[in-house]
Amino acid sequence: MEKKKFYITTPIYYPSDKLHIGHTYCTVATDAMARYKRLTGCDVMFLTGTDEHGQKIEDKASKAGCTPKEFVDNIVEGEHGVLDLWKLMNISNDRFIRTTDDYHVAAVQKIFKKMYDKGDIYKGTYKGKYCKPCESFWTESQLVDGKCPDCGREVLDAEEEAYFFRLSKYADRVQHLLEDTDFLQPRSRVNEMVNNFIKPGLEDLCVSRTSFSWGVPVDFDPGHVVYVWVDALFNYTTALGLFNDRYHDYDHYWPADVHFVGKEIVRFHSIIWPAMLMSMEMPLPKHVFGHGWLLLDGGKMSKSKGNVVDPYILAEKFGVDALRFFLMRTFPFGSDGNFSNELLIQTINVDLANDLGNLLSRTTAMVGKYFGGTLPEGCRTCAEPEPCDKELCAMASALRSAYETAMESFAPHTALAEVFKVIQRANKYIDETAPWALAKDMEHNGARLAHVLYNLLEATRICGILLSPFMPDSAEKMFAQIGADASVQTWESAAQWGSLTETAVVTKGENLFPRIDAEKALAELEALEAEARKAALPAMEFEPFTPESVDFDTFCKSDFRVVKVKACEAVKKSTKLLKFTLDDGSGVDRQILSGVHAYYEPEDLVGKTLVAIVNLPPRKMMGQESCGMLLSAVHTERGEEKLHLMMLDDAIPAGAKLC
Ligand code: ME8
Repeated sequence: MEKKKFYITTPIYYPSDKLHIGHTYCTVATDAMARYKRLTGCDVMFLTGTDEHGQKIEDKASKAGCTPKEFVDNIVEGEHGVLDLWKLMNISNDRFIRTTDDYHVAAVQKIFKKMYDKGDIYKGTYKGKYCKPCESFWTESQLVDGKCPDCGREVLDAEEEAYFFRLSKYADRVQHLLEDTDFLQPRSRVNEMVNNFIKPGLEDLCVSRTSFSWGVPVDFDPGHVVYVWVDALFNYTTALGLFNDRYHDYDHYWPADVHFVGKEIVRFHSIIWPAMLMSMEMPLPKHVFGHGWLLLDGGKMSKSKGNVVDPYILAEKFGVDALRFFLMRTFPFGSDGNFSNELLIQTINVDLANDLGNLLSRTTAMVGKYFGGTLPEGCRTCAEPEPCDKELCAMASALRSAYETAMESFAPHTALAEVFKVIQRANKYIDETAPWALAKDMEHNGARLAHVLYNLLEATRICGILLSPFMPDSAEKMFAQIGADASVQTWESAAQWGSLTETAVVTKGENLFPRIDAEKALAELEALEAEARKAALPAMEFEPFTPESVDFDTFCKSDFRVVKVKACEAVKKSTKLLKFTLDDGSGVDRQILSGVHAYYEPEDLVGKTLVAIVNLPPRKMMGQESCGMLLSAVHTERGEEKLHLMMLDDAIPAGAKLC
């Protein structure tokens, strides 16, 4: 029988900065969904990639002093880049598209031309508002308090000759799609789209730019580049081979079964994308699912706000599977969720260390201790099952179906909650059956004990299968410990209680989910995050040069002299100031106060030869007089200010004038 196909995508990411845990969230969800579908026997195509054009990237590259292509290459392919991150997170995408790939660029040109030839793209003048960070055009009526409705930032006035897409022509069909079908999910997002964007009147969309060049050139009108969102959205089809020879499975996989996207890009996916597909006379994707954001301290985690969490740090500290699990278990997929390290640790400790870890380690340890690692034949059945046996068996047998319902409605958090109900029931079953008590009289209770342990292995096996899309490596280790071979790791066997061979070889292996000492881990994380933040700062920064010039005569009025430090002490009640007694060659001691205590200990400065400007008017600081100023050099290193007093050769006498 031909396998059912399933085509799922993530948004393609902007490689304008390194990705953070918010980006990881969507990709992990898509990966879990793709793995689930493969488990059920589907022929899955899972696409992700990078969206590499647009003004934002062009600007970033020019700031970084490289070409846009060099810039994106580094973020996509470089160390800790996009590809590295997906490898680390065990993402099983079947394909990866970069919108700078030649085949995509050529295909987008053909797509643009096709819509133009049809009359759905026409030339006009663009007058309106443009949000640079979002690369979005807005009409006056769409702005919120005069600002970008997506990110809340200032928008710019823009006017230029441009091509437009006849979005207005498709308004009714799109409205029908949103209101009368289950195309857009969760349902709560439909009203927002219809009321905020369609009902006020869908205006035609500006789909070309002339003010920058980093984009797909409009081949029939040099100087224009295709609007980055048109280029980006069609990735879902060019990556299958639409209008190119690189791939050949467009007819097989298109239309997509679902696009997973963050809520702020639902508008592009549920209004603009279907309208363009209608224009192209192509089938529409079956669903768009708009997930919520990971928030940090109540606000969206985003690089431009500087409040991002580094997935590398978390994966290294807690393990990839624990991190994947946390993201999917904790936050309902359609809603926003507040990320915190405390919550992450708590989830790992409660669900993984306590519930799942305990079930696995207690079960495997008892099979080892009481039966040498292999249960006796006949343990699958029991002449007189007890109510708790029946309940555990019934719950575990029904689990697959509840899980499937949740996964099919894009609710991975609900699917996991169902699995954990069974895990918790199994742990309770251990307490109810008290295997350690049964083991005291093996002659009478041996068969019962073997049956209890078999039931626990079965519950663990079924949960392991259903956890495998979320924690692929851990599930494999669980199977190895309970002796479940490939034939009983299948989707079919997840609904078949009693599939595990009675005499499977059980081994208590490593503790898969060790308990985390929260206080210690939080302190370590804080230190690691601070280090990472510091490492992300520029290595060296210098004050910009003063643009204003100073005339020579004015400069010559400054009297710089060589001075020798006779004495130096900290100024009482000041953390910064040191009091210097200086020989300036005049025969009378000079006192200068200088804020250098953070950099020098006073005793280390005695005897040093420094430079001071001596004709500044005296100033009082902390009640003491300061007659002049010591010269120093300053720069910033990884965000930290560094200061060096100017020290001269000791052979130069005090009082010598610098000129
Ligand atoms: O939007 N929580 O790219 P992108 C959850 N190139 N999801 C988050 C998040 C957070 N804090 N921050 C970002 C783009 N995301 C376009 C897509 S598709 C044809 C083009 C999600 O790198 C965000 O919601 O800015 C989006 O779905 C994805 O990361 C990529 O964001």
